[in-house]
Amino acid sequence: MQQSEDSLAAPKVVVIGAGIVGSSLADELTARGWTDVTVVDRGPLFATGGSTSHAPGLVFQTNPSKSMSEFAKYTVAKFSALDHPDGWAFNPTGGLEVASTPERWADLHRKAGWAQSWGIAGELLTAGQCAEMHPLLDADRILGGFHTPTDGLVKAIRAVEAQARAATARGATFRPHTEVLGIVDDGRKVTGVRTADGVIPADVVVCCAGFWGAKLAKQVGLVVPLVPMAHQYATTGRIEPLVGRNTELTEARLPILRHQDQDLYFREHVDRIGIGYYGHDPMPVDMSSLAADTAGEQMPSMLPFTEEDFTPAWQESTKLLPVLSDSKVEQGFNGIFSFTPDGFSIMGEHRELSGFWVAEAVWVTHSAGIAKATAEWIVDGTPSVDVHECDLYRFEDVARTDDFILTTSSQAFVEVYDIIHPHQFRDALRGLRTSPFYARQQELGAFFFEGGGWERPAWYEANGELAQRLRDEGLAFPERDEWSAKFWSPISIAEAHWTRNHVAMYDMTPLTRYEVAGRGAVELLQRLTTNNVDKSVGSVTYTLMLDETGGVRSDLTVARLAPDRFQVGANGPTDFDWLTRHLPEDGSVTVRDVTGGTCCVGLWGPAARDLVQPLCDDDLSHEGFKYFRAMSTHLGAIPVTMMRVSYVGELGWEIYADAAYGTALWDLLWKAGQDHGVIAAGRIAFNSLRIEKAYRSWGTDVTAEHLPSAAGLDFAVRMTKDDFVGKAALEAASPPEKALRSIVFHDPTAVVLGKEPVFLDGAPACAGYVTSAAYSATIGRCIAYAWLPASTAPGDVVAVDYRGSRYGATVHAEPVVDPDMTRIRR
Ligand code: FAD
Ligand code: THG
Repeated sequence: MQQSEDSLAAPKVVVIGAGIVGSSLADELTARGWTDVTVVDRGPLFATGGSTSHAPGLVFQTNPSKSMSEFAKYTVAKFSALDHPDGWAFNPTGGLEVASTPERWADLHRKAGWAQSWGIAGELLTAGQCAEMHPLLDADRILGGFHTPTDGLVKAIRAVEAQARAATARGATFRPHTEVLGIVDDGRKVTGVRTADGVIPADVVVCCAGFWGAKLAKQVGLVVPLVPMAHQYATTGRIEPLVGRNTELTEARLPILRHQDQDLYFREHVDRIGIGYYGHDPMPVDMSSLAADTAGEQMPSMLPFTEEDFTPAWQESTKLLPVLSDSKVEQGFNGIFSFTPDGFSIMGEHRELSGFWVAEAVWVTHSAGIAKATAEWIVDGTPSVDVHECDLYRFEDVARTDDFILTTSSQAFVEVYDIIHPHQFRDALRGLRTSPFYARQQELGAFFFEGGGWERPAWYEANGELAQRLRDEGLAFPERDEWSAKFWSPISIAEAHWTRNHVAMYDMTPLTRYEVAGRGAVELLQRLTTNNVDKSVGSVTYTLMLDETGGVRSDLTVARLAPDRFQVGANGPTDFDWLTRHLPEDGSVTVRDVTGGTCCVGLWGPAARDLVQPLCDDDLSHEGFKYFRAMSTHLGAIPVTMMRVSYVGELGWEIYADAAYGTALWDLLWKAGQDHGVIAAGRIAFNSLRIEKAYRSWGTDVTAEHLPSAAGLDFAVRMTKDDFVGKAALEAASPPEKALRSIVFHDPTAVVLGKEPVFLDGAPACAGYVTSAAYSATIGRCIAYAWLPASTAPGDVVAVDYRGSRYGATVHAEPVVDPDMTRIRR
């Protein structure tokens, strides 16, 4: 009785789409007690005609992203345990990725590192060992491979059906041939979906419509940045050596195979080989013609095979697997699935239309993991895995335009199997957002990185002479290996060194900043952040935003510029989203993105005060303008807001002005700086200096996965403050098992770039992983952050695996540079 009352009370959910995502979500929701779930699909069950219906189902779990790897691991674990009368839903064939070039072989070492970091078993094999494992391989064509025993094949339709059955047993309903024609709402929240048979009422609608999702979401004013893209898949005729090895039931025994140097992957289909190909030019699909062309068709996601595009694939396939020469392509199609600008899935709730959720651009590989996180998000309020990389609201405005989405998603298709350097930025659609200093930066030979659509100087070639001089004077410039020397310059060492010893100008314009204003502003910020921001006008506070489970959603600087007006230095669009979602209903607070309308120079270094004081009538002395204070003043004729904040950990200020004053501000500081040896310095130096100072970078070092205490950020949490989001969770939390540690490498030439596995001295099992790292000009060694067991302490020796090389390092007390803060507080 009690139970049926409970299920009556459960919110009504409609899931759009009975593909792998929709069915997995129905299972996850009902397992959490939300049993009033209706899954509708325009197609039949369970071969609906969506991408899942014909996905060959290869699951390679290892991904540069920890979260995506977690999603894949969960999918494997879940699907391995599914029961289907026709046979396996998951077949653990193992996965083998081979290298035919030295670059790929080196990169597989990096990939083996990710696998260790994220807890996926894997091993690098010689060419001979690969051929033993996969006898169709020509060992002479390859240099080696990376084998993961727990990878394998998903029989997608069976996985859909088994999960649908579990959901149905708990009360869910699956309705085939029911197309959602529109979303029904009351202006604030969803109330149902409209179908040809009428409205199905709903409190929650989750759009799992795969590549149709963008079109549906547009109806409710939501941009879901994905592009339906065709991708070729072909099956050969019978391959003699395979005949008799498999039954229809086993289907495949050989490891699934990737030959990424040629954009190819392979699997067995009993005694045939299936070949997938990403080498052709991107084929974005026009949804309007698709809908018309495939109306009434069984498989709208299958387009005719374009044989000419497959010619190079076939040639390369026969080289790698020579036995294929005796066969030919018997069947092929161009299948459609979603690509996104950054390759990540898209999940979250519509901000303006409560109850409308999306979970899209999801591979079979990550499907159950994404579905679980979505269910947790809907039911519990917070996913248990950090999802910021997949957040629907991670995109800057510029990244939500059709042009941007199409161009970058097409590039994501082209690069899907490419070796991507961690500091490699796209080259299409550059120059979209530039600071007012851009022309000056170009004159100084800036090499630009891209971030959030912004052009950001990484280093300035103009400092090449300075670097040479410092080298002559004995400053160390260790040689780098070819990989770590990419998108990097030794000039950055000179820039960092110069900042610590003289003064430098950093373009901080791209730092996301919001104006939070109104009667209710202080109350909102007090409720959403961990530190006390209700201080005097002119105060600046470093503080955290937590989610309900105490995970760190962001770290902010909150400057009180007027009693009811704050400037919030933030980490990006997901912060805007969080603030906006929590705005009080009474309109007493507004949040406005002021980033693009303003600009900012970080002026830092021991000579910063000497440089800027003569330009300013106000007292900029240590007593006159204290650390972590803000002031509105003038530099020359230019109205500015100065904040005595320094992410690089030096004396100095962030100097803000309206964008219109930008060039004049730069020129003023530059001119005044000539007597003080001022330079312009870039992101690489910036990053190195902040790591020296133990300042975390949210999203890389710290995410919602971590409690403040684990991340070493307890100092920004006031447990004595009135209630704030996450406080209750912190009170209830047990001590974390992992902690973020600084490690310092022994070998001055050792360099790591991030995500490498870390081993405790003498212990064979991976103990943690690197987050960010940089060469420190100050101590002449690479410094990194690593998540390690909380039991580790300064002095402990660790080893880091960098692309197959082991480097020793020691856990160091934080910060590594200037622990007494004498450089900043003077
Ligand atoms: P879908 O399976 O497309 O499900 C969406 C459903 O929504 C459909 O059933 C559709 O009918 C329904 N729908 C849409 N609009 C409406 C509406 N208005 N009303 C009602 N219902 C609607 N992934 C891997 O992980 N490994 C692989 O090896 C792999 N290989 C692939 C090979 C090919 C050739 C292709 C095309 C894809 C491959 N993928 C692979 C990707 C994978 O197939 C998809 O990412 C995944 O199946 C998407 O699942 P989904 O549930 O989101 O979408
Ligand atoms: N400047 C401004 N806002 C920001 C950043 C910034 N917001 C986002 C991001 N960067 C926040 N990260 C930090 C991290 C550390 C510090 C400032 C911003 C910092 N910390 C000092 C410390 O830890 O010793 C002071 C802390 C304190 O006094 O409470 O300076 O770069 N505007």
